[in-house]
Amino acid sequence: MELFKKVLIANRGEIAVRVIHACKELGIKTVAVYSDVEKEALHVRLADEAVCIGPANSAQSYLNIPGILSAAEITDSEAVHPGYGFLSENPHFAEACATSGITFIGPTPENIRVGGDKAKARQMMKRRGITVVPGSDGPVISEELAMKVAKRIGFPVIVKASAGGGGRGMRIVNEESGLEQAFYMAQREALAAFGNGELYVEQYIPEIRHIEVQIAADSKGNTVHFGERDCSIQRRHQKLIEEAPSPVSTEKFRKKIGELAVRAAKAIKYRNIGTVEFIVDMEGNIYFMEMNTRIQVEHPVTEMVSGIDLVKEQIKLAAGSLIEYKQHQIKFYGHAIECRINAEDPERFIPNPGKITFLSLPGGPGVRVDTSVYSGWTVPSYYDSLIAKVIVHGRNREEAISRMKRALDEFIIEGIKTTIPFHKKVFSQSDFVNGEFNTGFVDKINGSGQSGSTRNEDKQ
Ligand code: MV4
Repeated sequence: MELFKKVLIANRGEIAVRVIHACKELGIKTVAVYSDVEKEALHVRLADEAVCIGPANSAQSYLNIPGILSAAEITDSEAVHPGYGFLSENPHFAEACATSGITFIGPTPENIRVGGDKAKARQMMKRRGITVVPGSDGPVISEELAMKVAKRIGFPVIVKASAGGGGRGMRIVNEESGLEQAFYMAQREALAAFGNGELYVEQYIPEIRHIEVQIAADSKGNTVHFGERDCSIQRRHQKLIEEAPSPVSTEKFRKKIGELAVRAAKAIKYRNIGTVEFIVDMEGNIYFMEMNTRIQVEHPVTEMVSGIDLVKEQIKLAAGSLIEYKQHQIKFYGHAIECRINAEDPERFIPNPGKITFLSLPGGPGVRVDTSVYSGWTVPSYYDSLIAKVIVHGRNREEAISRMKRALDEFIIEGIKTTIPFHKKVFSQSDFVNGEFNTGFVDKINGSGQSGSTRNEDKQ
């Protein structure tokens, strides 16, 4: 299979560096793009070429479709890798690439549209017999209809935006009297955030684990999964720690959720790599939640337990390669955990950009750090605050935990505040060590204070 000669990376930060690693191993030349404040960024230094695409403000640089396409054209790039966030889930961008004769390294524009329309995705899965949480059949077009659905399924319910993401346009409603206000508030928030006020309704399940499955599909529809990730440790819809396998997983559970994910991907004729998100309740019931049509921040934990380089797979699939292995040939070994290190105050999670005066990264057996920062780099205030991902791998969860504790201790960073102290606190909690947690864990150990950022770096 002839791969691309040159790929443009339409992103920044650690994911841009991660994509460069994959391109280099595949013998593909790389083009970085950067904004005015990132001339000295690591992704710019590591790429073969670099093009400035505009001012610091991402609306005029990393989100600037004509600017990025021009950069691809002047550098003769055959393909564009969108990373996560920014333009990665913009169907217009995927379409514009195709129109310009440039391969978008990702799913089809139609896949992206379905993934971005949660009510539609939910309806499509339900019709294919994939269990979804009881709720509306597609969108609810009025408050009266929402009430009818809520009375049928019973309170509490959760009203969600079809275009939702990062927890915006979502309201939990405990009783009939609260529905009207919740409906209009969710609608207004969704309209402001996404330009689309469409809503749907589901039964609210209070204690859940967020478990997702990595999948890959080739141009002929051969579809496989790479197991699950548990992303239950999150705060305000911002994932903080992810692991593979899930502490609640067994071989039987993985087979079940994996097969569900493959069915979900096939139901929407999905192409390239993607993630099927599920919620799992305390009884172990699995419900389809949504489809993520990009490479995700937490992909490394899957790479560590499967031995597969997902970014290389993504590039090869976009070039037309077929998946030549069978599901049973994908083997899993050991346990991997990722801590997202953000340039934020570790108590209140308020962004804390600035100059890194000293940096020494952890290493040694079973430790991987995906980052784009270095001693002397100034973390800009314009973008999300993720500065590094510490990923550990061990023969089992216990070994992975001791490696993470060591790696967090050895991570020396001066000049800016980071969330490392928060992670150290989590790894000292017996409920975490015992794998006994759900999405309420962070509020339980930190108190559910009302301050701090609610941004989600996956959905910039
Ligand atoms: C839910 C849920 C409970 N029941 N849906 C959060 C983000 C989005 N991807 C889906 N989310 C949830 N959907 C049903 N039917 C719980 C969450 C959820 C959550 C909800 C409110 C406050 C914090 C939360 C943290 C994680 C997940």
